[in-house]
Amino acid sequence: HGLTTALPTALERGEFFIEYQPLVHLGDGSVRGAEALVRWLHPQHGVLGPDRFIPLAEHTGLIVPLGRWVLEESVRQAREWRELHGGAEALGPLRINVNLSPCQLTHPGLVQDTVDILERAGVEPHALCLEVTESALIGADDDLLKPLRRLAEMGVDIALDDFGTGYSNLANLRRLPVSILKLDRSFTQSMQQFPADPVDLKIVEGIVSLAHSLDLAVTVEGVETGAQAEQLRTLGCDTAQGWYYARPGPPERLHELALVDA
Ligand code: G
Ligand code: G
Ligand code: MN
Ligand code: NA
Repeated sequence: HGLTTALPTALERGEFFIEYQPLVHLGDGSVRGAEALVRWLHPQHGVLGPDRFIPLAEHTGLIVPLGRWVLEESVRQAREWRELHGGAEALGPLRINVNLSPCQLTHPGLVQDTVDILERAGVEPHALCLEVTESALIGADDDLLKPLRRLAEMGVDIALDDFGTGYSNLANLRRLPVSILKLDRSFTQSMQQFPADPVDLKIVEGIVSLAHSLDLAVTVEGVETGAQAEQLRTLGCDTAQGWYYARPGPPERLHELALVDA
């Protein structure tokens, strides 16, 4: 239908834009970076979220140029934040998290494109985190992991997104070049009730302890209340993201939030 025919040219028409959702350090509440979330401003349908067009983009192959555009635009934005943020060097640069679809992982240009984009913008690899879903890496062989390993060796962080939803193979974690686990929203939601389900608390506690013993940091998604944030902080999670801090928004918004707590 309409979306299918409009999608291939939407990129050249400049109809995509990015919103940023802050990533907050649970220990001190400071904004450390943001996740880039792409949207499509469709001329007839208005703003469409990624669930409306990412599957289509994956199916048609547009995800490769679209993903490259998202990466380029977010890295450029990270550079701009750093320039605006000059006075707050003690916190380090605001980091940028970008989602990678499985099709991008198998595309041969991934490593070189990423290197070029970082170099052109003058952004160091440590300021970039690529998010890959756990399901994309299920049963991944060495060929699939090779580009991720190269990127990790360069200093790019790799995060395992939506962790705990699929067939989490904890033993498998060791061989993946990831440095961050993003704990799925469903865990955070189970902290909503008071008292929280003691079994869920134990599960999160166990995941955090395993992650830390493997030198992985833990980011939690979907934090909607201060009570959840406090609970997750107590359980040892490192970083949080969610409506309690901010909804995804324009880049100026992120910059304001980061300056407020600097
Ligand atoms: O908050 P939002 O509804 O935008 O996010 C929905 C999902 O879309 C997220 O889980 C995220 O992983 C995915 N997503 C958002 N932006 C991108 C992107 O640039 N590339 C890919 N592959 N997925 C994205
Ligand atoms: O990459 P990922 O699939 O995790 O993308 C994050 C998705 O979760 C986006 O759709 C974003 O809008 C949504 N989201 C972000 N924060 C919250 C939150 O606090 N609560 C809920 N319910 N959804 C959130
Ligand atoms: Mn994500
Ligand atoms: Na997620």
